[in-house]
Amino acid sequence: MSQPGLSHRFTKAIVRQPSKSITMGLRADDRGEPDADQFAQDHKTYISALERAGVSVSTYPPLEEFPDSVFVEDAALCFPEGAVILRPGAPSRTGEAEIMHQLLVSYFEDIERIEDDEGYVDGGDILVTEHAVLVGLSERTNQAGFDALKKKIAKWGYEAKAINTPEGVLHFKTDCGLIGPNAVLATYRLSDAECFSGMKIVEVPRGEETAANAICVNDTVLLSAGFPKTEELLRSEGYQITLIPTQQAALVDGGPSCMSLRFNPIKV
Ligand code: CIR
Repeated sequence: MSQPGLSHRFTKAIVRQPSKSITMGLRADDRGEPDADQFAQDHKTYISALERAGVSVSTYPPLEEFPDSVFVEDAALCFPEGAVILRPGAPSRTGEAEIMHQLLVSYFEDIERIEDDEGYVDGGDILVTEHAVLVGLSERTNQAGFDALKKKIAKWGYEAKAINTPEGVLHFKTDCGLIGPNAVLATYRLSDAECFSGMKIVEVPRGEETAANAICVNDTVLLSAGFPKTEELLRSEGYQITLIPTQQAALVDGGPSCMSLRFNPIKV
């Protein structure tokens, strides 16, 4: 599998506004509640950044009954040919999949789904590269879920590879993100991971690990604000960067990647 642009060329993004109930969002460590109004403000900035990077954004209203539903990436995986509805591994998030399914029928004719007896997979554990779909096994993504996903995407010609998400890290992409077609930003925990062989790896300066959850949208890297060493390193390497305020999102373990589903649909 080698599909130029698959990992970073997008025309469309789906986002969902944060609910007031985001204050009750899941978090690994309690560092305080996010401020829902500030989160809503930051989310608007995020949408503008996506638009400036060249995608058309569809924004859906908050879902109060699902505190973490702003993190749309965890409920689906989208390719040009079709989408897979995932099965989020946290019980409070399982219902987000059905709601995402209802939305995605407007964008895709071919939709697969990880069924209830097929394990679980969070989108935050999936990094789509030009060469393979890397899936981190984690507290939220298990082997059964991986096996199901692998079979479902094979029909579109994509190869999934499983790797272990580092111990104590929520999602695989908590610790890495694509910054270019064949380039990845990764923390020290993943910077020599075999799954990135053949790719350019930029290691996040120590102490700024949270910055690793970056995304590349067309020619722009969306990077969390507040990580000056990472920002400087990327700028010095020629990356075009838009800084995203993610302090509120970070209190509930979110970052730039999890707040959108990005894709480039071809109706087939
Ligand atoms: C959760 O624990 O599910 C949310 N509070 C954060 C999800 C972040 N998702 C992502 O990075 N893909």
